[in-house]
Amino acid sequence: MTSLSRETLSQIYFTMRLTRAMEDRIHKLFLQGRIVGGVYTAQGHEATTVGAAMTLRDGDCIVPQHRDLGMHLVRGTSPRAVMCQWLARGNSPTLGRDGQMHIGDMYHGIVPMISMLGASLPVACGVALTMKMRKRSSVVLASCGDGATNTGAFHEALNLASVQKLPLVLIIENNGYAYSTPTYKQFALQDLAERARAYNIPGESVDGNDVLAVMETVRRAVVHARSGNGPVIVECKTFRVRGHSEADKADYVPTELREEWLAKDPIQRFETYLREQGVLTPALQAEIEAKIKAVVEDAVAFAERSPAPDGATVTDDVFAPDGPIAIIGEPDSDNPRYVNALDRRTGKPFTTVSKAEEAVGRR
Ligand SMILES: Cc1ncc(C[n+]2csc(CCOP(=O)(O)OP(=O)(O)O)c2C)c(N)n1
Repeated sequence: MTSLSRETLSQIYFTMRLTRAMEDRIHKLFLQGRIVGGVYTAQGHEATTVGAAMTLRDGDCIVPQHRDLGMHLVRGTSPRAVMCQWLARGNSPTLGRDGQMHIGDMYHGIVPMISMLGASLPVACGVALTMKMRKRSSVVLASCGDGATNTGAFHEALNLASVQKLPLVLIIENNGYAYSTPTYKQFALQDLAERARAYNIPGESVDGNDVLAVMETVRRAVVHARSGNGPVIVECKTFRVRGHSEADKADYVPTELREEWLAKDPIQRFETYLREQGVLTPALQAEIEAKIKAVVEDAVAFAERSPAPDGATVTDDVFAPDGPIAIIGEPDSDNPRYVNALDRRTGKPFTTVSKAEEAVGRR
């Protein structure tokens, strides 16, 4: 029996269902040709993503990845922003430059993901170090897949986080595959939580399809990190029901394995529990379903009436603006150094590297 209130339980259920409903709608929009490019969904991950993020409080940060719509919704990314992003509208978080979950919102403490696997984790360490240096009691919750744990950046980040005792909780979403590569071909470990031992930090594995178990485990990890004891790994064992992307039929997944996981669907399991506890009555379920439908349709309608990106702005935010950011060395220096660009802002009137280099005969 959980100590969570009926309101919190309904909120968790609503957000898990909203996550799935939005992804179902995104899938449909893709099949209708209204979304171009790749579509990556996370049906089956909802207990992990929603449960982990539900343990945070104001001032905490998340560093989510491509299957973390649930974390976004918990932490404040609006369904409208998500749909504008997928439909690549000019008012999307990336102003129409990207049509996937590479979005963030620093106001809500959501750091946008970096597409290269593992590369977001050193950034998560940077955010956590900032929290520590500013003596905030905030925690950074980052995530990655099983495949990403094989990158150098993953190990460098964990090493740094451990040595510096950073307030970082890393959720490993182990869904059994990195694209088509099963875990037994990726690493010689039973549990990815064991990766923690190499860095002398706690690591725990949990059933990632049981939202209350995820919350309980991540909550302990968050308390540990918030108390100044350093990082923790939580491995959530789950399953990606659809392919890696819409282009992938996932026929490399054995039928028995798929069936085994489908029987453990996180939403159905939680629904059964809530009914048994008398929390989810037929009236509440109908109310939640109507609300989800309204939220999703509002988001799609909003995105569809939003403008396409303005072609004239295509290079905006791509190149650094010209300006006094690249002052290097003295005008007669034979030895211009980039470090001077940081230190000598009041130096000489060079406004670009090329002018400075020209002046010292380096071009
Ligand atoms: C360094 C790097 N290698 C390969 C890719 C291409 N790629 C994107 S997602 C993905 C699979 C990732 O698997 P995993 O980390 O287990 O996460 P999952 O997609 O299963 O959630 C691959 C190979 C990439 N983005 N970055």
